[in-house]
Amino acid sequence: MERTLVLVKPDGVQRGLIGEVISRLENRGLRIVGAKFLQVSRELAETHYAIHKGKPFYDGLIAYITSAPVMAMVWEGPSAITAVRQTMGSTRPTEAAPGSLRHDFALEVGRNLTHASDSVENGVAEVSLWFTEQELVTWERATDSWIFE
Ligand code: IDP
Ligand code: MG
Repeated sequence: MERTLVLVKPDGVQRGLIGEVISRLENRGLRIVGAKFLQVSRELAETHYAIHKGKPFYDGLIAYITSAPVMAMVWEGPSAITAVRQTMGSTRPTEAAPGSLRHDFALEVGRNLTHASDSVENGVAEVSLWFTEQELVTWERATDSWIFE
């Protein structure tokens, strides 16, 4: 079982797409582990996006993610990292597969709606950056055995 950090970024929140993102992850069969709605501080934004520091889009990225509240969530499931990134679609919405969130709801890379962890290790690190252990719920869903093999 893998865990991934999912963010509905400020554009997704402003456009009323929190429910759409949650629905798609629920429909996929992933299991929610934690969720909170928050205004991202500059410090959290800089830590989360540290890998992009120095890139031409970095300042715009920090401004974007701190511009309005985000919905932060943790989702789990078998191959959750790959499955969630597939549901989100490629970073550039015009390269995202039809049917993916970024294809269906976005046009520009700097307004691409969501974040999802890109590896198991980054998933672990990002979940612990955004959530305390107490904020995460370990639970069994009645449908688990019909979704998890
Ligand atoms: P990801 O979100 O699909 O993992 P990353 O390459 O990790 O994509 O980039 C992080 C975020 O930075 C992207 O989701 C996007 O919002 C933004 N970003 C990436 N490349 C560009 C760019 O060329 N211009 C503007 N924003 C970008
Ligand atoms: Mg990334």
